[in-house]
Amino acid sequence: ASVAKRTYAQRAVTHTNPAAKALLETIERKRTNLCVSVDVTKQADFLRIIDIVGPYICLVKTHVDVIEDFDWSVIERLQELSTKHDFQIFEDRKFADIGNTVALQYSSGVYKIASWSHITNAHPVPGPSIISGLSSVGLPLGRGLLLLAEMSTKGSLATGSYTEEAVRMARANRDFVIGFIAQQRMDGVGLREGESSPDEDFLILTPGVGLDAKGDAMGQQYRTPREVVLESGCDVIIVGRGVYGKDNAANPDAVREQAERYRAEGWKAYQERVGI
Ligand code: 6AU
Repeated sequence: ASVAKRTYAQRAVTHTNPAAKALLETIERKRTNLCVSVDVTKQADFLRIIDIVGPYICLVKTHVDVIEDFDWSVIERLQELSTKHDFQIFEDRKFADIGNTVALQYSSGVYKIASWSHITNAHPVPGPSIISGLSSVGLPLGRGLLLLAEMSTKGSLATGSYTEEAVRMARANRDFVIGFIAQQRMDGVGLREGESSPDEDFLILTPGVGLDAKGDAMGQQYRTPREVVLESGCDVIIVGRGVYGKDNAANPDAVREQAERYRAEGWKAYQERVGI
C-alpha cells in the first residue's frame, strides 16, 4: 500500500533510522500525531507548558535560542519531561550554512543540540553538503534530519523545482534524512523521466496548523488537522499558538484542553486516512 495508507505501527517496523523509528513507535503507543511547538521566552513557562501538554504529544518542538534565561538545567528538565511523558524532542534549528559550519553549530556552542535533540531540521538551500556536515555529527548519535521542502508562509520561495531538489537530496541520504517539513506528502516528487517510484518512507511534519485562526499578522497561514492529515497525507501536525496561545499561557486547563482537542482531531483524521 502507499505510505499514506500504512499505519504508524507498520511504518515503525520497516524504518531503519532510530529517530524515525522511535517517533513512529511513540505516535502509535500514545495514539497521538500532535507535536507542540513551545515558542516562549521564559524557562518556567517553557517547562510548565511541556509538562501540561506532555501526555497528548508524540514530539515537542523547541526554539531553544528564544529562551532568555536559558541555562543547562533547561535541557536536563526537558529530558526528564521527555522520559516522564514519553515524547521525542525536535529542536527547530533550521540550519542553512556550509557543512563545516553547521557541524559546529549542531555539536557545539551554548546549546550542543545534537547531544539532546532526537530530530532537527535544515534548509536545503546550500545543497547536499549541508546533509554531510550535519550527518557527520548526528548519524553516530542515532539522530534524524528533516529538510524544509516547503514552508507554511505566504509567498514562500520553497516551491516547484526547489522542493523537487530537496526531495532528491533526501532520497540520496536516507540513512539520516527521515523526512520533510512540508505541507503535503512528497511521494514521487522529483522523480526524473523513467525513474520508478522508490520504496521509501519519508515522514511529513507539518506546521501552519490551527483550528480557530486562518493566519497571523506576519504571514503565517493555518490549515486544520483534517486538511493536513487526511487531505494532504501529512504525518505529524505541529501546533504552537493554537495550543498555548497568549490567553492560554496563564491557564493550565485551557492549554490542556487545546492539546486534547488537537490530539483528537489529528488522530481522527489519521484513522480516516488509513481506514481503521
Ligand atoms: O503554530 P504557530 O504558528 O504558533 O508556530 C508554528 C511553528 C513555529 C515556526 O518556526 C515553525 O512552526 N514553522 C516551520 C518549522 C517547524 O520548521 C516551518 C514553516 O514552514 N512554518 C512554521 O511555522 O515555531
